[in-house]
Amino acid sequence: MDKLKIAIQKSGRLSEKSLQLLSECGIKISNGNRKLKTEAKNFPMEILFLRDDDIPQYVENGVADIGILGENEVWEKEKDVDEIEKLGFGNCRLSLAIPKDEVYTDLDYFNGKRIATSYPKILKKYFGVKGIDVKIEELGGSVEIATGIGLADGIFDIVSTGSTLLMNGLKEVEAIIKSEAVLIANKNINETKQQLLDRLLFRIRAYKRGIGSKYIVMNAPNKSIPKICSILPGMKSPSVLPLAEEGWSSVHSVVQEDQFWDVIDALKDVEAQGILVMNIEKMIL
Ligand code: PRT
Ligand code: ZN
Repeated sequence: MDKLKIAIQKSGRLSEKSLQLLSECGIKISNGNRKLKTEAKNFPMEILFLRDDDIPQYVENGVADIGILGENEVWEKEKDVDEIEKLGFGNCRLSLAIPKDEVYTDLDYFNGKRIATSYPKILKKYFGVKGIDVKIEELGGSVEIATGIGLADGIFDIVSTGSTLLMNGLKEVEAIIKSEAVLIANKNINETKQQLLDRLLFRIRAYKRGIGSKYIVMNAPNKSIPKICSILPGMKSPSVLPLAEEGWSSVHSVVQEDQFWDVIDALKDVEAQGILVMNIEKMIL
């Protein structure tokens, strides 16, 4: 039977999270010592452990059917693959940075300047569109030291907390694009593999929805229920159950993580009490 071949990063920032995602999707993998490849025990899946730089190429040529990697690598490699689903981890941005004592005005600052980066294609395209002429110094790594050693006037690199820039006497002057881990797929996978991919995607989406939502339960006097219902959207509408105490109910609902505190503030104003908040493991619509 066909197996879905997935490429994930062998060792790096996305490795553990990629394995965790598969585990949250109920896929069990035995891989004590991280060989080149392994098989899932309970899903028709083969897992290939690769350098993230190589994943777009392997997915394009069908050695792997799907892969997990940073969008930044997908854009830079410009391979012919489908971006299927953003995964919500590995978040970072690609930014331009210059020595902290330089005076920065606007993007024209970079006209005629040398910029070191591991992402020359993304950078070239960006400045091409802006009509600004820069000299790109391509580096495999340690981009943040390029200005200090006189190789470049500025850098274009991945930033997460900004502490690497700070430590190297640099300041971020333009955040160009945001990136996160993404699932990519070969453009010509067969029907059986497409079905397996659909099953995997169904599970990934249930997990993502779960971590993006909270389950809340509260008690409230019956007269407050209409107001509470208007605050709580829920999946359909909130569940309202009578309490043993006359005139009171228990209200259950699901709230998006990013609206959570606003909703809680609004609920307190309409006499909701004993509000309980719980994590949701999976959410199937
Ligand atoms: O060996 P392999 O080629 O597989 O790994 P790699 O060394 O190329 O990649 P790795 O493991 O460093 O990163 C994998 C992916 O994680 C990247 O392609 C991004 O999509 C994502 N990611 C998220 C990051 C960061 N955050 C990040 N902070 N990748 C790199 N960094 C580095 C950045 O290059 C800089 O040196 O961390 C430093 C900046 O971090 P802050 O927090 O100091 O700003
Ligand atoms: Zn890499």
